[in-house]
Amino acid sequence: MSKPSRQAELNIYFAGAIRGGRDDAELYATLIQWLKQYGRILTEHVGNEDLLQEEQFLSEKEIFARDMRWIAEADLVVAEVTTPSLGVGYELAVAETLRIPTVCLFREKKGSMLSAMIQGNPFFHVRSYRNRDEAESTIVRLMQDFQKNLLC
Ligand code: 6IA
Repeated sequence: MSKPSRQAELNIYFAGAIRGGRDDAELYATLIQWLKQYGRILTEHVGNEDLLQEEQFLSEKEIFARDMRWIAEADLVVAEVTTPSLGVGYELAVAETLRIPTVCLFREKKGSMLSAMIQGNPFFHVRSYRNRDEAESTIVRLMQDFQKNLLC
């Protein structure tokens, strides 16, 4: 795969389940590493258990206030939405209110369907994938679309 053109100033807010469930934590870390080639990930702790441990020193109010500040600074929100999470759903609604381009990555699996509140909302760019290879090519394509201003 050819190396993407890096935009150092691009702020990407990555959202993924924390208390909603950590089954996909390793995958979040991989997605974050791929996205990092395009800009700064404001929320690296979402895929990193060590960084997440440091969050224990912050109060719930501090976490909320900081995450809201970061979302407001984001040029792009990428959410992995396969594991349902109240926090991610809330962040998506905030991103929509602030009109920040938002991509929702959803892993297709038998018997699992994305919430209609996300799937049915034309503001969100929902991209489905089945495996890591597809996730990687999805990220490459979504970043190409973002750079061409096709995600708004
Ligand atoms: O409801 P959830 O916990 O699954 O919500 C996850 C989403 O909310 C993520 O996308 C995060 O951006 C945000 N979030 C929720 N909890 C935290 C957190 N610490 N630190 C940073 N962001 C968070 C939680 C406590 C920790 C010690 C486990």
